[in-house]
Amino acid sequence: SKLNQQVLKLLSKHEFISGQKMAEALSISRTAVWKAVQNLKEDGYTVKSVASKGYKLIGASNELNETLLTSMIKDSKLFSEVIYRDTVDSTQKIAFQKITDIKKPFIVVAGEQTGGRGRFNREWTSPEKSGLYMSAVFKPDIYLNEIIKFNLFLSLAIANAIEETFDLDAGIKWPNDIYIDGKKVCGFLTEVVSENNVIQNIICGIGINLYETEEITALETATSIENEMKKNGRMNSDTESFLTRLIHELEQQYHQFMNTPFSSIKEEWMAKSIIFGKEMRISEMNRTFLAKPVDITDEGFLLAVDRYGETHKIISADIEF
Ligand code: BTX
Repeated sequence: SKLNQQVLKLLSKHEFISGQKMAEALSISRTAVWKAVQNLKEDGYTVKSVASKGYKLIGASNELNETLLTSMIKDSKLFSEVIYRDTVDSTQKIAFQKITDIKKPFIVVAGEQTGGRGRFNREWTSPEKSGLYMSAVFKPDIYLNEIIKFNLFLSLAIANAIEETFDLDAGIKWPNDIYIDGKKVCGFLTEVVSENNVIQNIICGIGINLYETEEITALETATSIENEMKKNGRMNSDTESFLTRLIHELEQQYHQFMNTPFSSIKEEWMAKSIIFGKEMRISEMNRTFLAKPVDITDEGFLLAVDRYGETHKIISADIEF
């Protein structure tokens, strides 16, 4: 309820806060405060009460399970099923194993990945209960060349979900990352199963660092939602509402992708993009060069101009600031 959320907000802003203070701040009775705290505990939050000091929020609720996840998609017009595992090698692998059995779009979520991977088989650090590790499978029946465009809609869905849930500035770093304040908070990848140039399945892997762990801190270029929230004295406390939002955004952007051209979201996408107008190091399969990204075409090709004024059309690359 709204009251629970308000109490949670107060708790996360203070080291300790008394029931009386919260009651005053929210203009409610102390009993109502007490009830809200009990509700939060039932939702999985750890709240300690210390005599003469008040309440202290110790742990946030970050547990997911299949029941909870299934309830999240019960009104979905797109996703038919959710598979949840505490620990997996990679959610991508599970998704691939199930694509023929499950005829409709579905989602795989894991609490931890022991063999999480990025593009080109790079490792994706996936520590236990601290990130969202998900594979979403779509069944579009579209031509293979549309996949580049899919990535653009997908990146917007993720950036929107982060902004809406956590009120943080999420920047899209083409082609496969979401950044906050100069660091990578999310990586995504799209793999396809196609036949005769037609895509039957898109297996879209999304990894988001929600909580700060030693593993994430150790990665120089990485950050977590928790870390970014702390910068403004806030606490990251809601995996559940984030995932609910993300699923909703995925449905919306997928619908847009299937029904409208990239130009319908281009302005919004450009506004969230963090690579334009800066000189970047662009690495394609067999060459690396410096150039400034200036635009993106309706087909999803990046246009970048090098120092000699030559324009390069880029399909897929790694780019660094
Ligand atoms: P990528 O190849 O663009 O990024 C991988 C690179 O990012 C690594 O080489 C490393 O430098 C850095 N990195 C690794 N782990 C993290 C992390 N947790 N946070 C920030 N940076 C990191 C991007 O690949 C696509 C990643 C998709 C991951 C999802 S998780 C669910 C699904 N299952 C699976 O195995 N992969 C996807």
